[in-house]
This record gives sequence, C-alpha cells and structure tokens, in this order.
Amino acid sequence: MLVSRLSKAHLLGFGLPLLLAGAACQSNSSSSETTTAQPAAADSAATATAAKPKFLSAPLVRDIYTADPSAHVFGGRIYIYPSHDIDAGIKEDDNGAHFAMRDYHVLSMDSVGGKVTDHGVALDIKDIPWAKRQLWAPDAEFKNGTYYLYFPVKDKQDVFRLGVATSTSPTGPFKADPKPMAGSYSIDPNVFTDADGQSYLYFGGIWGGQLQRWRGTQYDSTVAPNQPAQAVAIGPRVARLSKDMRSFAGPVTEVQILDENGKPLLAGDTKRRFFEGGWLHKYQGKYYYSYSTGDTHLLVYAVGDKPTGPFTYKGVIMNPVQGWTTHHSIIEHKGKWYIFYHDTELSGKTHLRNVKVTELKRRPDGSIETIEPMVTQ
Ligand code: FUB
Repeated sequence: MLVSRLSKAHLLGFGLPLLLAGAACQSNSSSSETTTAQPAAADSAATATAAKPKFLSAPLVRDIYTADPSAHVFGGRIYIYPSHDIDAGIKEDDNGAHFAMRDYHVLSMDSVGGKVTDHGVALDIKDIPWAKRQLWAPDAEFKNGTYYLYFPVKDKQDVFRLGVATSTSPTGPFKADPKPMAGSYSIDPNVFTDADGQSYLYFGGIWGGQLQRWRGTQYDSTVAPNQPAQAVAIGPRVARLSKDMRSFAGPVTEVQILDENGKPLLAGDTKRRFFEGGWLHKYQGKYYYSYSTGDTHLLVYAVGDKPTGPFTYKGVIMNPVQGWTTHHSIIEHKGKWYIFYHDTELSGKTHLRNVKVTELKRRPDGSIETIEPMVTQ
C-alpha cells in the first residue's frame, strides 16, 4: 500500500511541484467560526506556469485541511461534514496511521459558489469515551428534530467501530453516545433516508479500513489486506437504522455489486471493485451507489432498484484526483446536482487534503458523465 501511494504521485508527475506549494494551511485551527470567500473555479493554478496541473475547482476552505466531504441540504442550506486532516507527525504506513485526525469541523454555505463558513470544532476525540485514535470520514442526517453525526474511529483495541453523536444544530456541538453502535465495524459511514422514511447506514473500507478482517460478527486481525484475484470482491455493508437512529434495526448485510452480466465483481477487478467511501443517492426512482476503488483511485458508480442492492456497475464518475485517496458525496441543490470531493492541491501531501465541489452532469438516460478533476496544461 505504501508503495502504491508513493508511486501514484510519481507516475502522474505532480508530486514535486505540489510538495513545494504546500504550507498554505495551519494544521490546527481555532474553534471559532470563520468565513471564507470561495475563490472562483479553475483558480490560481490556472495562472501558474505551463508545467503545473490545472485544477477543475478550488478548495472550499484554506485555513484548515479537510477531506472526505459528506454534504447534505438541511433547511435549504448546504452543510458539509468532512474529516479534519492534521499533520500529527506520524509516519506513513500501510494502515494509514498518518491519517491521525482528532476532531471534526462542519462547513456550510447558502449555495455552491457562495461564502463558506467554518463553524469550528463540532466534536473532539477526547469527548468520545471509547475512542483511541483516527477520527476518519463522517456523515450526518437530520431526523426527529435531531442532527446525527456518524463517525468511524479506532477503539482502545485499535479496531475501527462506528459511533453516533447528536446535536440540536447541524453545526454542533455534537455529544457522542458512550459506546460504539452495536454490531458496527470498519469505516466510512453513509446514511441514506428513503422516501418512506426508512434510514439505512452503509459502511466499510478494505485495507486500512479493516473490512477484510470481518466474517459476520467475527474479527480476525491476521487476515491479509488483498484477496485472491479470482475471489468475489468484498462488498460494503448496509443495515437499516432503528427509529432512534442510534442502532441497527436489522442484520448487517453485504452489498452485492455486479458486472454487466449479473456476476459479482471479482477482487482482481481493481478498477471496478469496492474499496471505501460509499455514498447512496436516489435519482428518478433508481438507487445509485458510488464509491472509491482505492488503489486505482477512481470514483465509480453502480445502480440498483432497491436501497440494499444488488447494484450493477455502470461507470466512472471521476478520474483520479491529485493524492492517493479519493472520496465524495453527491447532493441536489437548487435544481442542480453536485459532487463534493477532495484532493491535495494545497499541500501536495497524501494526508493533508482539501475539499472541493463541482457540478455532476447526467445524460438523458440517467448515466453520469465522467469528470476530469485536473488536466496538465
Ligand atoms: O480520511 C481517512 C480515509 O481516507 C477515509 O476514511 C477514506 O475514505 C479515505 O478518504
């Protein structure tokens, strides 16, 4: 994994210039609210020398590093729940130890292109009684007059579990439940509420996200990150949420992702198989499940007729961004669809990312046009 992470930046040829371009952000920030005028798309990089890459869109905030943006529309306003990247001085390893995040900030804006407000610290790891380290990609939902923040973090045994925290405000502060959600594991929670009011929690990520170590409710830390190429690829998990939104109302099931012939994707099919960062959205009655392919750095999608799948692979939403990880969310706002994503424009470093947004376009048949997040001039 370490080899892959280094080699991608090298192959794309973006490593050195962007490493030099770093230091735009402070790794820690104050907890007070700050508002940032959002630079226009196709920003400053466009004016740089011809050898530099041009980015499709600009970072939404520059005072802190942010990643894994889960966007939602609450009361007409866009709220973004990202990871808050910091440089904790931890050496990069195969399990992503250098992603050592310790708190969350919530960002918001009236509309895409408008001012972005950083609402300060919404939840701190020190206030999660069972947490040990690595506060990774969160998501949020509003129900019953309460805002729910779902988050993955390693417990005292270094096993990723999912937690839930609540607030009366979309921007927090959030109060964490005293224990992880029963039966939860791995990373990257994503909550989707269907038209009938039923909410579902999707989760999972392989390699550093530990999903390959789980067989049902059994955890085995000795399982290797990579499966045999001919094995059916490990799928993300989904469970119905109970009415209180704090526990599972039914069993955790594995989501099936199929190829064009109705066969499950195989582990060796690394440009299509699930890796991490799943997101469910609905469009014209169909369920779109999108995710990162991890070591092949794509955002791809599959479509199904039910929220729990199966889903049939359809194509690439976004080609590789600068940086090893790629992670996204999709929302509709004021009649347009948007994808929130991240790259490493500000730092050039794998673990110091910045969130962005661009429009998501569909063809008349509902298929999604592939986005090229950067081009070399
Ligand atoms: O931010 C830490 C991890 O990196 C996330 O959980 C993954 O989705 C990847 O973006």
